[in-house]
Amino acid sequence: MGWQVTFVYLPAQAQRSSLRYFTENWRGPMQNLSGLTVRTALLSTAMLAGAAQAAVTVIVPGNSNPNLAGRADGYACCSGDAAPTESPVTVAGLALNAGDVLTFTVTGSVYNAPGSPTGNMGDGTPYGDVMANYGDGLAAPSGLDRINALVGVYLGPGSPTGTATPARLSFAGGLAFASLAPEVGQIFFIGNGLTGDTYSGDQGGQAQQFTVPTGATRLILGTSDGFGWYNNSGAFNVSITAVP
Ligand SMILES: [Ca+2]
Ligand SMILES: [Ca+2]
Repeated sequence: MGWQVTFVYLPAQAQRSSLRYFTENWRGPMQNLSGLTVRTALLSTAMLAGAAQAAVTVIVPGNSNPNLAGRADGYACCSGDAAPTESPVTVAGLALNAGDVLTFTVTGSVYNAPGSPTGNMGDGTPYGDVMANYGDGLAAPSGLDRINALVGVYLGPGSPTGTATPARLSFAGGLAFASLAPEVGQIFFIGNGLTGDTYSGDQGGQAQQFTVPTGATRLILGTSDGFGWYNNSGAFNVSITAVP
C-alpha cells in the first residue's frame, strides 16, 4: 500500500491556468508534455510514518550512573552514589517495541571528575576495562575500554533490584559495530552513535543500529565510569530516533 505524490514543474505560460493545463494534458506519470517535466515519486506509508516520527532529545549529565537505572530512591552504589541524585536519565516520549531499531545523535562531553570535559565527545577516552560489574539485576559491559562515554540500558517496567543479573555484553571486539542487540538489563556502549571514533577525532561513519529487546519498556541513559559518578561534570545532548 503506497501513496503517490506528483511534483509538476510548469512553464511560465502554464502557471496562469496551471490546474486547467494540468488536467487537459495529463496522461500519466513520467511524461514530457511540450517541455513540461512531470516527475513522480512514490512514498510508502512506512516512509511517511517515519517522516512524522520526530527524534526525542534528552540531556544526560556526567553524573548519570547507569548502575542506578530503575533503582528505588535511596539505593546506594559504587562508592558515593545513590538514587535519585546520581540516577541515569530515562528517555521519555519514546514508545519501545521489541525489534524496533534506534539510532542516536550525540553531542557534548563528560568528565569523570570536576573540571572541564575532555572534548572527546560521546565515544569517551580509553581507560582499560573501566566499568565494574556491580550486578543486582544490571550487567556492566565487559571489555569496554572507554571512560566518559555514553551508555544505555533497556529495562522493563519493574526494578532490576533483586533480579538475576544477565551476562555482561562484551565490547572486546571493538566499538565500530554496525548493530547491537542488548538484552534487558545489559548496560551497553552507545558512544556517539556512529561507527567513527570521536576519540580519534573521527565524527563521521555510519549510524549504528540498536535493537529494542523483548520486554523493554524503558531506555535509560548514563555515562561510563568505574565508581563515584557523583563528582562527574559535563553533559551529553542525545537525540534518539526510531528507524522506520
Ligand atoms: Ca567520578
Ligand atoms: Ca563512535
